[in-house]
Amino acid sequence: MNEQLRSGIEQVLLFDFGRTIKSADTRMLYSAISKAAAALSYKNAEEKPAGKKACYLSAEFLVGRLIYSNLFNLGFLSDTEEILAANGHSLSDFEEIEDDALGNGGLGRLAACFLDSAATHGIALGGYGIRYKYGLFKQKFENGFQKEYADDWQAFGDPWSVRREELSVKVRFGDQTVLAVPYDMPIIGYGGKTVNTLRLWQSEAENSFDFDSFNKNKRSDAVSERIRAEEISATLYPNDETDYGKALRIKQEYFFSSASIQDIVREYTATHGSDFSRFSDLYAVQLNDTHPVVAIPELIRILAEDYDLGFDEAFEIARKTFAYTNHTVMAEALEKWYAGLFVTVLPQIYKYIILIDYKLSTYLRGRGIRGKEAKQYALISENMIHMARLAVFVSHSVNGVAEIHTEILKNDALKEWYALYPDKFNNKTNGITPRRWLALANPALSSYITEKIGDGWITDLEKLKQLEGIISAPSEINRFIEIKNHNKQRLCDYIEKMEGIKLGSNFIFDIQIKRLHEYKRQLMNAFSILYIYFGIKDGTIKNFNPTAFIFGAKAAPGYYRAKGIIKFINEIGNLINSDKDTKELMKVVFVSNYNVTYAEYLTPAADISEQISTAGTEASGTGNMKFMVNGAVTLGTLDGANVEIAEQAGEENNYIFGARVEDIGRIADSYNPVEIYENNPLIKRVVDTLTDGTFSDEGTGMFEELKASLLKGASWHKPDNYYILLDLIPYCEARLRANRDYSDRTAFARKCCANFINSGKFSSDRTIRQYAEEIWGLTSGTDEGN
Ligand code: 26W
Repeated sequence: MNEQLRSGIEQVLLFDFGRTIKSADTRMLYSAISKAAAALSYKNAEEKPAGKKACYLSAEFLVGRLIYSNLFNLGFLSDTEEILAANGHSLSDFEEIEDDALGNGGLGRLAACFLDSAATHGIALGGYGIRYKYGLFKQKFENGFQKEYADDWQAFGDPWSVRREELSVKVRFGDQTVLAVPYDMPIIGYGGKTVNTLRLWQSEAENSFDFDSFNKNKRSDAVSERIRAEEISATLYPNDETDYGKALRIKQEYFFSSASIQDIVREYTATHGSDFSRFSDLYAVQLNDTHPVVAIPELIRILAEDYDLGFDEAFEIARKTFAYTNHTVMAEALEKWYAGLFVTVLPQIYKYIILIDYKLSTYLRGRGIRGKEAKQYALISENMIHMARLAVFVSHSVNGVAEIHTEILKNDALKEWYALYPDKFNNKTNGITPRRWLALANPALSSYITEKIGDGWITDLEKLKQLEGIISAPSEINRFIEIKNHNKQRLCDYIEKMEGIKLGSNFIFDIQIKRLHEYKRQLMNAFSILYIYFGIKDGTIKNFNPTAFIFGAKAAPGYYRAKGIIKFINEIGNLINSDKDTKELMKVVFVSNYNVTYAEYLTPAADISEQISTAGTEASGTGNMKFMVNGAVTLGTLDGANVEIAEQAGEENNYIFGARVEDIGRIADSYNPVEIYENNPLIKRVVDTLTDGTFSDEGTGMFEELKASLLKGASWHKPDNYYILLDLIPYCEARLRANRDYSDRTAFARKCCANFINSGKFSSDRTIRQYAEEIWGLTSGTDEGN
């Protein structure tokens, strides 16, 4: 028994709750185990080597549930289970603990995977973000419609974090000053040698209670400062569109960017005083998309105003310190702010943006770029501030997140900048942490792997290649099939518990899980299901292998069309799941409240991973990697990291279909979806279900609008701007091909195995090392995980 851990847990229980391990409830145990384990992690970690440190500034950290992953990385899982079991409890009791959902999707989850990888490999990387009171909303379905509820992730406390009141800083806006109070969360590397920190800032009032107003009997004035301050870190913005609560969003961005930069400068000056000549030798700051880009003028402002550096000197330090990662080419997500609004919220920062803009125009003139050509670079243009341009200009590195995405940045989205600064641009293909996404999420497959090749793969995923010769034997393939079936059953049980829906583990599991967005084409998936359904009913599709079509996705609350797509898929489910002709062959399930925990059940159970975005739209995707690592085939377009997945696993082991980036570029101007719709009766039939009475949208007009988006377009886009009708038939054909191939279960399992065996590239350990070496100029403290 781990006595240190046991006595730690006992002490916390006694001090905090006056209980013993036996008499404590789940919430108390969760708190005590977390606190005791966190304390031990701090105590046992190795001293940090002196040297350069990288800081990852991100508006989102989607860490998920922490208790299992932290105990796993500390090597405490079985110790804890033993302690609990001896007192009549179980580790599985903690499955009711909520996720920490401080992120929307891939960008936030990537940040969490990076922190895990850096700590595992002894890389000095600190995270900086916002401690939202409410994370991403909880989703329920009412009559097939999405309904949102507040996510009270701290309901069971936040026992992993420590409030560091003494490190609070002030953040100033045009009309308000607030206190940023840091909460530190330990980021425990696998093996427990390195513990890094995720520092999340909470916004509080300087004076939470105004006695003067209170005494004058103005009760609401007495607390209004507090309400206005706390609003800043109250909620995560689930919006892809940037047109809501703009001023508050600017405040949020500046709030955590300023607090983080102040923190870094405070740490630096503590040893170096006001000599900033070594600043960029000791700190690298990575900007996770444009959300923290206001950190650039903030650093320049602090150096100029608080430490009397000249503007040019401050600028050069900033340029050497910052690096920028782009995560999307969607125009609507490249942040632009109205200058008029920005200046009222952040007058002191606006001034520096003008100075930077002036420096840019001088530089452009020097390179012979003027007039119209110069305008496309302007940081402030037509009264808008372009945050991505600011990031590219005042940084030394700009990276995309998959090879094809970086090429699109260079040749299209940021091509004029690439012409100016070709050396700044580089690629860092995303990755996922093998600890959470394989070792923890898929115990059956991971113990099989360890049995065959030892556990070195946990910190060096390329080792999975050693299974190549081993797993080809028929008996081994059968074991893989057993493991897959086991994971399917586990998912069936979970879905039954969460949704009250029964699925059979003998079905093919075909899964699409990701944010709901038109470019990700969940609607195309829905049409394809109807195409198959009608084909089976008509008798044109025969010998179809039973398939469960599973969706998980949240739609941004203001994204009307995305919500229409959810309702449509739920309607399809109602029809198909109750049709006795197809009941044994098809099931359609939209799981509710898709989150990290759900993904941990879904990815190990999948046979088919749906990655069907329009070519050129998905920057990378990371869900695609989670499926691959767990042995599913990809049914996908040549978009984002799918390209590299097919390259690594072999195109013959995946199902690649549809238009490529070049194809779309070529046809874009002449594309006519109405012609496709009119000329193909099968396509017409599935699209018409939106309006022919097959389904009801309860009079909301949502389905009509969806159909119009495909055939008529809208004021802001052409008809079918994500080419659903173009790719629909090739998609259905690839899907049916995969379904036929599954009839030979062994041959299909071989494809699945080729995928997970060759997934080594997609470990975030590889990605973070590349950031450390190629962008930050860091070397890892320890090269091995343990
Ligand atoms: C307006 C603010 C805003 C806009 C978009 C906030 C958040 C978002 C998205 C949720 C950003 C996002 O998650 N992007 C995804 O980043 C992943 C990590 O690089 C990529 O794998 C995905 O392709 C990309 O969509």
